[in-house]
Amino acid sequence: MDQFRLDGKVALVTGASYGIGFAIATALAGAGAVIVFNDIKQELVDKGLAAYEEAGIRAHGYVCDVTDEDAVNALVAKIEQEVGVIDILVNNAGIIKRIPMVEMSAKDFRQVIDVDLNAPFIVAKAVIPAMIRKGGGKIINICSMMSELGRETVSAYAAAKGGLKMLTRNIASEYGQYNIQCNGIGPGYIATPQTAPLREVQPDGSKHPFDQFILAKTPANRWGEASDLGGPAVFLASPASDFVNGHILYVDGGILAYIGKQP
Ligand code: NAP
Ligand code: GCO
Repeated sequence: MDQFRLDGKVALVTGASYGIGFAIATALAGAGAVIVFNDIKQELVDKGLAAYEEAGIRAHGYVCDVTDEDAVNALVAKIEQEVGVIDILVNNAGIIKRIPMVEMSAKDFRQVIDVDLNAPFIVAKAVIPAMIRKGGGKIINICSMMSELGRETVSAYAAAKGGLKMLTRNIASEYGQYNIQCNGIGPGYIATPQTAPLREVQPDGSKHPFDQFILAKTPANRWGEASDLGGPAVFLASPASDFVNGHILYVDGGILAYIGKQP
């Protein structure tokens, strides 16, 4: 089981004050990694630090907007100086805007692409040179069901996550020769603040229609928990996956395999 250990490794998980990023960082810490995370606001970094401490994890938190290339380069340099070279990068930070495409402004579309696709490019570009110098590294991009499927109102998000799938494959192709493995995790529908609007209990006390829809589309008949992503992340961050490259690991309870329960 040593091949699943991360002792002595520095892991940067972006946007990991809470949600999926926090759960992944917690799992990586459990395998021995030193955790570094960022958020846009100091208030959230502080809240994240407190939450990690409560979980028994001494994390390193920094304020950084992942869409700002200068800020990201400064962050990576600061981490290398204060913590160490980044061995594991999890590009987790992301947003979604649920707007019918023809009603969506180009500004809104660009903002989603900026956070969900341009930022993983910026952060990966910032960490790869030191990974090469160190002899290798692991990059995990948090993709989505929308890397494979579309649905109403999420055109920008699907375009970004589809692009992130191909960015993952291209980093794998270009940097595999330096012992860098770049893979994706494609979560299904996970109960986090990002999906809270889709799970709101209706005024009559019934489940949100989308909630019922997802349960019918998921063989596991449940929403995923952020903690369901921890084990897959440890696998892709560890030596156990040294010959896995360019792969998107869907952690979706079986949604992509299933036509859906007959109404
Ligand atoms: P979330 O609860 O909305 O958390 C997103 C995190 O990203 C927050 O900490 C947020 O910080 C941070 N963030 C957003 N923009 C940022 C920026 N420009 N710079 C730095 N940090 C930024 O989302 P989640 O559900 O945990 O999702 C995390 C990732 O998983 C996202 O990439 C999402 O697309 C993906 N995903 C989620 C699901 C799901 O069902 N929940 C499924 C598939 C994929 P602030 O709070 O300060 O904005
Ligand atoms: C939505 C949801 C999804 C999930 C996730 C599924 O509005 O359809 O937010 O996009 O966040 O990406 O994998």
